[in-house]
Amino acid sequence: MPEAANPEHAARLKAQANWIRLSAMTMTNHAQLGHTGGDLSSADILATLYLGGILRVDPQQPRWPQRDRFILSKGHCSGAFYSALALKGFFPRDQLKTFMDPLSMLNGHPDRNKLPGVEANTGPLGHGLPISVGAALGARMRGETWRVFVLTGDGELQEGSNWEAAMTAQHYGLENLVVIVDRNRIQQGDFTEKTLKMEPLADRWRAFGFAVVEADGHDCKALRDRLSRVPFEAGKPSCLIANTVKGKGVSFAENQPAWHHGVPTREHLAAAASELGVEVDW
Ligand SMILES: Cc1ncc(C[n+]2csc(CCOP(=O)(O)OP(=O)(O)O)c2C)c(N)n1
Ligand SMILES: [Mg+2]
Repeated sequence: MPEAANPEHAARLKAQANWIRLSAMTMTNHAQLGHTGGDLSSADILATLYLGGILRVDPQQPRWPQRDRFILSKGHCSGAFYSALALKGFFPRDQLKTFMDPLSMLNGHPDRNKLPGVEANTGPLGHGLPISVGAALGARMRGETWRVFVLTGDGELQEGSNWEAAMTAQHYGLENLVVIVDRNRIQQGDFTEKTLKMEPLADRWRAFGFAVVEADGHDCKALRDRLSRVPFEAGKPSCLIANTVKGKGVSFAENQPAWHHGVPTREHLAAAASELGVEVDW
């Protein structure tokens, strides 16, 4: 049976995604700062990439030249990203408890000079895709076979720099580039469609020359299935629109704009642990 179809494997991936969720919330409680809603919406995507066998990376050799590059363009969701990196083995899990402490490797936004596994410093929205296009073009020019995966927010796509980068990706036919959009429909403060309309989002990416597929961003099996077949179309960059729920998995945070950077209390953490069915062991 292929691994993606194995129910045991799918259940393990879901549990790992839920661990990433609770770990990120615990970090935010520790720092009294963080981005709960977007951490929770992206957990299944990150689990699938790192623990579902999509990214060709080696935590023992974080700068292995042939590795796939992953860039978290929505760098504010560092809590989920660091938890996925720790679970993959890039650094000891107990480092997670230093989130945002003075001199910690775990800044509020990822720093490639501090933390193994981080490829680019992100946080200012709209930079991850331009960096990824440059990396993918660089790989192509050197005849390398590694791919670049970049995770953007949906509100983030309101930054014009993304569309300049998308035009460039089309121009060069960067089939080694995969954009994943965390389409949780909420940005900072409100719903995207109330703030600045994003739809028809898939058609917009198509018009910019991308091969586009959509998937339930909480269905690890569906995500694995799509992401294990890139490029989606020969000669084109790929875009996966992952339809997600901001705050996914924790009922009080689901679909609530206020939980964009809501900070959980200890009571919230206990309720989340019971809903997610996991414990944090660091
Ligand atoms: C250039 C820039 N402007 C503003 C911010 C502040 N900011 C942080 S997160 C965020 C909202 C992002 O929304 P979205 O891209 O939808 O992310 P998600 O819903 O996945 O958290 C904003 C405006 C920023 N980080 N960078
Ligand atoms: Mg969003």
